[in-house]
This record gives sequence, structure tokens and C-alpha cells, in this order.
Amino acid sequence: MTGMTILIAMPNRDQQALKDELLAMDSSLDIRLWPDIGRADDIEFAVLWQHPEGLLGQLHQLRVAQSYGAGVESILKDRELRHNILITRVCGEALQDSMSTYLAERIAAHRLPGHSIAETTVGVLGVGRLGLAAVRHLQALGYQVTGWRRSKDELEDIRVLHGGEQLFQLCAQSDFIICLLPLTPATENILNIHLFNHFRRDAWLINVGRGAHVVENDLIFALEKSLLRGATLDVTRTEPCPPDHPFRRHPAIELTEHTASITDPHEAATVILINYHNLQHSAPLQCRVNHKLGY
Ligand code: NDP
Ligand code: OXD
Repeated sequence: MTGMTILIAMPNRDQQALKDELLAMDSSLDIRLWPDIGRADDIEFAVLWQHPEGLLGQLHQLRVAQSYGAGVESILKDRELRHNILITRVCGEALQDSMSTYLAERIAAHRLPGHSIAETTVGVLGVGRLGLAAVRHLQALGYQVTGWRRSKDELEDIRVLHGGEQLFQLCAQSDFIICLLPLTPATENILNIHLFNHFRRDAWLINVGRGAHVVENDLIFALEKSLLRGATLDVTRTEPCPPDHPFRRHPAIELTEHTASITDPHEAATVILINYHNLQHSAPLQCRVNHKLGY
């Protein structure tokens, strides 16, 4: 079987580093780096991260769009995305470990004086690959952790809630609220004033999902009204957060500039290579995304 051509199109990431990782694993790969895409019809597999507008429309033979990160919203929002293109993403231990470590550190930094770990409650919105790993890590450290997810499936040893009413309850019970949701039409703007009204006044929000989960003016207003104590925002609607943005000078907001968990090129290359071979052998791809659910 002849190999397929892989395109790497991630203008803001180190494309060459990923190419080098892939070639170190399989030197026979035919890899092109955007913007030198060559004959577009050769490309059946594309690795994308905030890819340029108009690119997907040129790739008529594309079969797989592989995100270079865990999030896929920039692929799904592309109006040129065809329904028959399979979408996958990076998932793996390096991404999970770095997220869990970041969250444990931010919680430790903002834990209320006099509150022991065992007394501290944490609500995690989104218990998928990263959320579940974070829940287990925080539980192992001794925190009381509750998750919240879309599906009603139970998880072993973890208290999990569902639906709007239970989300309000979770916020009312938690010292820390972590958002680890994917950005979809159902989750956009979920961190809004209606939700902040249910927060405990000494609660701390940590958003590591996406900036568009937060209604920014609502957060500023909620902090002014002391509906919550403060927030750590790893993600913002515009990244990096603009120099004159009110979040920058707010004493109760900590910005960490999208550093919670950065894709490891080696881990990404491993997933990409498995998916590349699975596609050739008509085997299921790893870390598949459901177009309809948006994650
Ligand atoms: P997964 O797809 O594995 O998990 C998503 C979770 O969110 C699932 O538990 C899912 O519920 C839940 N969910 C989705 N929609 C809803 C909804 N409408 N209501 C309630 N729960 C919902 O994603 P990952 O854990 O891999 O990643 C999550 C996000 O983290 C990424 O999409 C990305 O935005 C962000 N991220 C941020 C990074 C950073 O450095 N800041 C790094 C990497 C990722 P269910 O279990 O029922 O399906
Ligand atoms: C990701 C991210 O989605 O880095 O992987 O945000």
C-alpha cells in the first residue's frame, strides 16, 4: 500500500518540530508544511491547529482532520469542513498530567487559609479525558471532588452530577469550580451571571476550557458584587489577553496565558502515526470527535 501525504498546518506552532518527531518514528512519511502544500489533491491527512481560513476548501481528498491539541472547535467551526471528514484530536498522559498538576497548583495557591485539603470541595465541569484525570489526581491529594457531565453515565468512585439544576447545586457546594468543558454551542457562555449567582462568596473559579465559556462582563460584575472570591483564567476570548483588557488589572483575576497543558510533540506524533496507519488499514481512529456533539 502506498503512503498518504500528511499536511501540517499550524501557523502558530512549531511545524518543523512535529515533522521531525514524525520522521523519527517513520522516515518513509511524506509530510508537507503549510504554506508549501504542493498539489492539494495529494493530501488525505491534515494536522491542524488554528489553521488558515480557506485551507480546507482546497483539500478535496482530505479524509482526516487531526487536531494538534485536545480542543477541536477551530476545525468544527470551519464552514468548509465536509461531513465525511473524520475528526480526531490529541489525547494522552502527558496532556492529562500537565493539566492535573497545573490545577492542583492553582488550587493550592488559592486555598482559603485555615481550610484543610480534606475540607476543600472542588467541582469539575467536564469529566472527559482531562477532567477525569484531574478528578482522580485531586481525589488522591485528599480533596472532595464532584464532577458534572452531559451524559447520565455513572463513574466508578466519583460523584457525578448532570443537567442545569445540578450544576447550580454543584456551584453552591464548591470552594473551587473548574471548567474543563469543550467549547460547543451548548457550553459557550456557560460561565455567566446566572451561574455566578449560585457560587459561594468565597469560591474560586478556574477556567481552563476556552475563553468563550466566560461571559467576561458578567465575571467582572460578579467579582464587583463579591459573588465569588476570584478567578484563575488560563484561557481568554482573545489570546493573548490584550494589554488594556480589564482582566489584566483586576486584583481578583489571575491570568496564566494558556499554559495549563501544552501539547507535547512526541505525544502528538504518536497519536498521529497511529491514526495515519489505522486510516490506511480501515481501522477505527483514536480520540475521535463526534461532529454532532462538537467534542
Ligand atoms: P473530552 O471530550 O474528553 O471531555 C469533555 C467533557 O465535557 C465530557 O465529560 C463531556 O460530557 C463534557 N461535556 C461536553 N458538553 C457538555 C455539556 N453540554 N454539558 C455538560 N458536560 C459536557 O475533552 P478533554 O477532557 O480532552 O478536553 C476538554 C477541553 O479542555 C478541550 O476541549 C479544551 O477546550 C480544553 N483544553 C485546555 C487546555 C489548556 O491548556 N488550557 C489544554 C487542553 C485542553 P460526557 O462525559 O457526558 O460526554
Ligand atoms: C488544547 C489546548 O486544546 O492546548 O490542547 O488548549
